[in-house]
Amino acid sequence: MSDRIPSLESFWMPFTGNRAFKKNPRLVARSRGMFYYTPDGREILDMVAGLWCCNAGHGHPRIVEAIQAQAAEMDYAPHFGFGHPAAFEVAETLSRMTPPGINHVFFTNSGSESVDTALKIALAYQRERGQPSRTRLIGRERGYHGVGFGGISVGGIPYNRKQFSNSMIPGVDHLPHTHLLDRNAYSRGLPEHGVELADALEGILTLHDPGNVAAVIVEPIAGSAGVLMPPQGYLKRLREICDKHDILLIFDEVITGFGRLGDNFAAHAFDVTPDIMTTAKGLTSGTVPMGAVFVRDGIYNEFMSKPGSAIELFHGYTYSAHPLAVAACRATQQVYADEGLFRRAAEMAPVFEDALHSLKGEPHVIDIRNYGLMGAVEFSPVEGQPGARGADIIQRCFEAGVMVRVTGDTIAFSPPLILEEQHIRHAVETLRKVLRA
Ligand code: PXG
Repeated sequence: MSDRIPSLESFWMPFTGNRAFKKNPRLVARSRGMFYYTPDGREILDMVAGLWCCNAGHGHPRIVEAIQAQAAEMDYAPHFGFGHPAAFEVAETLSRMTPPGINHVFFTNSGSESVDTALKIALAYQRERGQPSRTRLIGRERGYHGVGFGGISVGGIPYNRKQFSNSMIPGVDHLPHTHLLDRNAYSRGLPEHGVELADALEGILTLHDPGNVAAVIVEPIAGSAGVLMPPQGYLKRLREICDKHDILLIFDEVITGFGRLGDNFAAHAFDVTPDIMTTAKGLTSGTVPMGAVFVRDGIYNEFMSKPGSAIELFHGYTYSAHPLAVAACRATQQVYADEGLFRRAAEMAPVFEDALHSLKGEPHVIDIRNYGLMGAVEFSPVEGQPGARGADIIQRCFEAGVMVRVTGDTIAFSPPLILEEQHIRHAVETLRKVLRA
């Protein structure tokens, strides 16, 4: 690959201000461990694991080798009516990592596809079990569930919906978000106040009648909207209400899965078991696109219990369980286990927490929040220009050699699970300098 900087014009970049970026590009050309390197060789500490995904760190030799070996062995295998043994094997491995009673997995290629797959499974399941009136879906304000039509419909980020407002899937309501800045600012771990926000679900169910509702979907911790925590007891309360009314609970674990919270899944960390979990990102440590939807045995069995041997679910992707993704997934999960990376995330979490909270009192800081190796620092907006301060801060962090993620005026951290104390210190002191400058 040449190091010549190409024209930036042809690539319409995703979720990016293309014109601003192309005037002032932030390019990366290589990666290793905790670091990216710019085309001219400058080292950038990666405090977001790429985009919340490279949990094993960059360029892990065992994952690289597994992908290379698979590419040479078999490039592609169809999974519509045929099968590749490694895909079944990795599904079995993954099923051992999920909470008890969740032992079936549907493979996709991204978080967005996982979400739309989960919603379709939920709707189809309600029909299969003889409850076809259960068609309504409930999401949450400030939720991010990717960019498919299902995902933006249950999602609650206004900008992501506005351009498509006439094309949302019908029959969707939203719970209130859980970001109570005035009551919960500077919480460490799960905030104390707000469990009652879950009771809004009862109100929505009363309005529509629970017999018309298929599923509720939430991120256990909302990532994209700025690392918004569930108040203590909130997820358990959602679970109880869903159980009471026989409604499926879907956890979107695209970010929280695979060690981010110091455990396999948020379901373990928070001791709340959903009916369906959507995943992607850390599944392959971001190396090859892959997503996975995990479903409770009762859901899978409902589809399999009908007489005959016809197709049970009219859904799937050409690249479901693509051999390169399967190889990457298998190697990634072995690396996580052999290197104890989820435990390591749990061990580093208090160090990360203390370092982040040391920014309290620095200029413009109005909140700091964290759980596991997920954290955020929120800033007061520049008057009349929401988002301007956040954009300026990430640019200046990048110039100072640290990559963080911005959403509005919130900076998010989600580092690879291999990070060490020195990386935390370097990132936090860089941000402190940027704020003081
Ligand atoms: N669900 C959740 C909870 C996510 O975080 C998706 C679904 C969609 O995944 P795909 O693979 O289709 O992108 C995500 C993705 C950000 C950011 O800036 C977050 C995501 C993607 C891109 C940027 O916070 N999360």
